[in-house]
Amino acid sequence: VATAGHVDHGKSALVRALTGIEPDRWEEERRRGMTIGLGFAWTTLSSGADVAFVDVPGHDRFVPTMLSGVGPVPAVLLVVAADEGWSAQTEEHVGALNALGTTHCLVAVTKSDLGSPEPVAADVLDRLRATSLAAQGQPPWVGVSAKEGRGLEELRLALDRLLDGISEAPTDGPVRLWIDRAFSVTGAGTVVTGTLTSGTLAVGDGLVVAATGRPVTVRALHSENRRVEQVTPVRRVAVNLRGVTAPELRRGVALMTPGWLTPDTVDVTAAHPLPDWVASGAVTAHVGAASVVAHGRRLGDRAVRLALPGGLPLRVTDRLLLRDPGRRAVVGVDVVDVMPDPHRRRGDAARTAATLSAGPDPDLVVDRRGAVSAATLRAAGYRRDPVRAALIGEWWCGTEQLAAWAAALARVVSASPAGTVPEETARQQLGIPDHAVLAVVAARSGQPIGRGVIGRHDGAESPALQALVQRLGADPLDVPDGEALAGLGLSAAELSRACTDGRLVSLARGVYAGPAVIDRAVAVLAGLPSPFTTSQARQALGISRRVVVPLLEFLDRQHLTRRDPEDRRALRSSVVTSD
Ligand SMILES: Nc1nc2c(ncn2[C@@H]2O[C@H](COP(=O)(O)OP(=O)(O)OP(=O)(O)O)[C@@H](O)[C@H]2O)c(=O)[nH]1
Ligand SMILES: [Mg+2]
Repeated sequence: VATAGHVDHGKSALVRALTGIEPDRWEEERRRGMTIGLGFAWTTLSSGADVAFVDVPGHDRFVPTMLSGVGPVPAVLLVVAADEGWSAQTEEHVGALNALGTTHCLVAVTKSDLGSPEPVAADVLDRLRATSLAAQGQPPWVGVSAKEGRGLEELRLALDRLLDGISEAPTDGPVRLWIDRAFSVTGAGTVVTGTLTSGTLAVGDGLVVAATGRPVTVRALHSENRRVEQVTPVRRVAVNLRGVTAPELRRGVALMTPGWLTPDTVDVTAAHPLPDWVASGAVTAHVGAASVVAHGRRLGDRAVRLALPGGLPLRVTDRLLLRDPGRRAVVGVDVVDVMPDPHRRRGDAARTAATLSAGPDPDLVVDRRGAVSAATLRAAGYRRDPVRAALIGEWWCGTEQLAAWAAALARVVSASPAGTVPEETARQQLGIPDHAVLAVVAARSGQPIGRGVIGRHDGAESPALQALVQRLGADPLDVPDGEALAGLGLSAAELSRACTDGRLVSLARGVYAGPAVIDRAVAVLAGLPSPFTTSQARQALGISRRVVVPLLEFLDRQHLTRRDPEDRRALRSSVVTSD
């Protein structure tokens, strides 16, 4: 739970009264009677639940520190003094929490010994009504006096209920720990602290320092001053690290499991039209415990492209806070794209803004890049798979890209005097990501692939094979049945070589079609209602049941068709448009 509220309203005194731990850790803070850095304290509630506090400063000069404290924390204790009521930084802190979208809130009206808490509470709750803090209903409030100890029991019960309402954080998945302190301890070395919000940290884990890419190892873990072997969210955690010195780390640097993207450009959108200042020069962007200088460029009414200094692990759906320190203004924006393409032509920005309004869309990434690894899409934070692309091995490939590669491969092979090209040469020349994708591209282009080369081999062939190749060349679906095929007296080796060479296509064992089978099938099936049944396909293609089933299964394997649980099929949409 993070505290929030105006300077001197009693946040630290309340945390101290609840936990017995002094949150103002610095001599200077105690001398000036003011919080400057973040404070940390914890206690056990009557239910047995642990609660940890991140105590923030209220002074207007320390709003960035306040934001780094509340950024990763799921709930807030909003402190308002009974003698002063709603004040400037109450307003500013609530504005920031609202922009962050914080929903879990408990209001403490402190210094109840100096004034009546009821009217202050009524005013505060009224002002919270239109904010995210009241999105799940009016927040509970408690009148307290840290000085006299009044209301603390009631506050503890209210905290218990507040924690109850916070949904469990996932204990699996990637970790991104925003560092809020880094220091060294004699004998132990480098220690950082932060709030673990998702995933699990365990002793021995290998992590990466986001800002530098430096690999580090978890040497020891502490939570609430106790040594532990592993920590699950949501918890305060101190991580003793091997492989890095404390001066290389600081507040706002993230410690993460390998695999995060650290983009230097992201596209963000807001629920409301964005003010002009977000796209006119430098703004401060806050995320987690980090605050960086970003440069915004407007894409549309509610969309901005942000240039970031890099080294921030970000993914789609992350909420960022943009702040103009001069205006003391803040807005919340959501990351929609962490891999945007540079804009080159007039109108690109407006087109991008239009696509962003639909939210994060992995198909757009595949469309732009042609092919994207499944790991990259996961790291980017998409919660669904692309629907217009085919997953081939580890790669999502756009159908248009596959068609372009197939055409390019045919050119490369036919331009080669030998009639064949080594697989690896073709793969590199076309920029195809891996061998599995290359095999599909070769099949698409009707090029035989095998024994490390793509293209046709010369070799003697029997008149029977020539006749079969000719027959299927004239009509790729004039598939001989088992008896007719046996009658030709072709050896298994001969048939298999003809398939490798692309002169025949093996739909299934003993079922051979002509090289043009894909083009023919797609052209005919595109004319059917979608989805279509096996029997509709059979009639439209004018073939027997013996041939249609292996044919459709072959098309499934080529990622040209998609089968539904009722055994109906649809052509993948971009197959149709690209034809
Ligand atoms: N009478 C009375 N005084 C209080 C109470 N709570 C805090 N104080 C006093 O108010 C002053 C400010 O308290 P803090 O807890 O430092 O206030 P804060 O909100 O943490 O201030 P910043 O961290 O600087 O924003 C101190 O002198 C406290 O002793 C209370 O319930 N009653
Ligand atoms: Mg304080």
